[in-house]
Amino acid sequence: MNTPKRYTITTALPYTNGPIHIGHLAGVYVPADIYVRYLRLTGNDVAFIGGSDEHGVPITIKAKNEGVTPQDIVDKYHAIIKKSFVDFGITYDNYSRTSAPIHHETASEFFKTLDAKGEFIEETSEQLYDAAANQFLADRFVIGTCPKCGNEESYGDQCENCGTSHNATDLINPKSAITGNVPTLKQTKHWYLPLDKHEDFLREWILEGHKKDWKPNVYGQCKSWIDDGLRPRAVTRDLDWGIPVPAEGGEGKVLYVWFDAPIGYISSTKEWAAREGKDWEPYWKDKDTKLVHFIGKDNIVFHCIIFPAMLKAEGSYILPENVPANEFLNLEGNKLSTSKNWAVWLPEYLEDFPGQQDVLRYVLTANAPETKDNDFTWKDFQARNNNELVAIFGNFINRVVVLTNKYYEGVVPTPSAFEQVDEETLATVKAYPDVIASSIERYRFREASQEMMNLARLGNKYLADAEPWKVIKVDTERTKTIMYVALQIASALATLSEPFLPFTSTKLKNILNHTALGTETTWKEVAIKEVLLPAGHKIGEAELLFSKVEDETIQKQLDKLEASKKANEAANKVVEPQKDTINFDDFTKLDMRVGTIIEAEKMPKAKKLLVLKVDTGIDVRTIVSGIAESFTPEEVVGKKVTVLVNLAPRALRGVESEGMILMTESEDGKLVFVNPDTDNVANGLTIS
Ligand code: B3M
Ligand code: ZN
Repeated sequence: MNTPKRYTITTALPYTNGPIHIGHLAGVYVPADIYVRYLRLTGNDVAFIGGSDEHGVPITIKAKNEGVTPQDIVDKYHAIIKKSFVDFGITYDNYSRTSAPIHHETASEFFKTLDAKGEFIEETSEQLYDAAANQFLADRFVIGTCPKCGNEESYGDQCENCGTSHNATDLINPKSAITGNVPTLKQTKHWYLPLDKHEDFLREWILEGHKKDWKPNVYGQCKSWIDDGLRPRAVTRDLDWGIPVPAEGGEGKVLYVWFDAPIGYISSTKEWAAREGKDWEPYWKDKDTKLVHFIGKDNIVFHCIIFPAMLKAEGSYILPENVPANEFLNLEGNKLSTSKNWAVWLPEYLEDFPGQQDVLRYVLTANAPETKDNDFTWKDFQARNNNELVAIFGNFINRVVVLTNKYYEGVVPTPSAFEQVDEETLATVKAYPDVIASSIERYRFREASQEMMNLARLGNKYLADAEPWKVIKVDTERTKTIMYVALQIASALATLSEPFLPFTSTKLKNILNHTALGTETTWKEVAIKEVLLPAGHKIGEAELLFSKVEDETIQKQLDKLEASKKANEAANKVVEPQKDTINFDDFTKLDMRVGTIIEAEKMPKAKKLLVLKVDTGIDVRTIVSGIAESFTPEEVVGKKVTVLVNLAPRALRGVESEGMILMTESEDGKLVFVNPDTDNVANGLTIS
């Protein structure tokens, strides 16, 4: 386990253009919180730093779409995000925001320092411009084909598909995201950070220095980016939302959001230190401080290449020791998408599953996309909760507490002679702090969470094998020893589960009455203390730590997802372009009549088809219609419909279908009839 030291732990500053969702949590915030809780439990001096990223084009696009100001958007979502982190148990020392004055000052000073040191290239060049919108096009204001991977949805500054970062003028076939127009070029001046000048340092620092300790997905992206050749990157923008460029000729320009946002870690640290009466500088300038950035893979290049180059150029800062970026989490087999509303939003989860923060924390950790993209399914959420949290962790604790209260009125019994199984079990418990620590210290939180669950498995198995509920009938002394050992395991679990299941750990410490022990058991004490819960110590009553998640609870979430997907599709429905013009003669060829459906039945083994008998006024005929997923046979009998009667007959699954009933689709994707809007029209009347 680590010797105590100082850590600065940062998490990606989420854009305040929407709530946090499970992808953010799995990729960044839960692993960071696990790591910080562990560091604190092992006696380290930790600054856990976060904040909202309130500049950048995503904010202005959202504000434009909602007809409000960018400040309205950031105020709304900063508050939502900050509260949801608190409610979910993400234990920041400070959660700031980049619209805060302290950040504007810090970022401006940082820019002026680099500018004064001649670290920028000032250049006037042709940049993409949308004359109709009277706007230069950078970042998410322009979409085009990524020159590196061919992704046709690449932004002007970054391609989310391959992670590379480029200048907007590098895009192939760029299109304005504002008007859809092809951009023109217009002269404008910007300040560039010459990344190429830092290539040797980055090669030595990353490709040599962090070859072994940075995750392969992170190291690989850095290597490919450096090997592709580093080029100067514009760090200013022709935008009006952001931090004004503090330099001659910077009027009407702001700092590029990816220049100012990482400096937000520093300003948030300064804000925290000022409030706590601490000196912020050791957390960013003392070479013994360990700086770790928790981010998602789309932020690797900014945290491993650009921000370190900025820190190096400034000269007085430490560099990140590690950037354990996770891959992406998908949802029910599809990419999480804010714009498509395909997400499980943290505020909604907290509302739908009150008091069950730990279930989501555990599931997202157990399935974390640590080395490759992974998928969140509600079925797996239910299985992990029911089969592990309830059936193993909760069941073990419940048995220990119920039996201790039943046999000894809650008082820890005095053990008699330990048998071999007791000695071995207690020895195994003492190994767990190091076992779990070893995984956590290598940022393997999935593995660490399973080791924690293995400790619960050990307790469950120990009790199941020892069967105190039987032994009590024949050997009261043996039973005391069994329950004593089980209580030591439960107490160890209360301490070692805290990084993963903080809310449960608190409940369990209360049930076991840890406060009466005087001082809280530390991580290391689980390994070295002979006794965690001494004989004579009185524990509290049992309370359920977890409850089963039922099928209908999951189905409700799946239905909610489906509904939001349909609503989104409807909202973003692309209206089919008009077909080629026809002349009146073409139209008169169509013979459409009013008809009535007089019989209906499902087509066997065809989930979409109904076989209908339709009275067309001319005759009663069979028509096969693909409406079985929108209507039952009973619902359509008696319906007046519009029938195209002179369509050539077709055999469908062996049934001759003579005509077509006109349908369209509602906003939620259900088929609807195109009907005469009154019932008093006779069958057979022609429609023209
Ligand atoms: N807001 C991008 C993101 O949310 C950006 C992170 C900034 S970390 C300094 O993925
Ligand atoms: Zn790409």
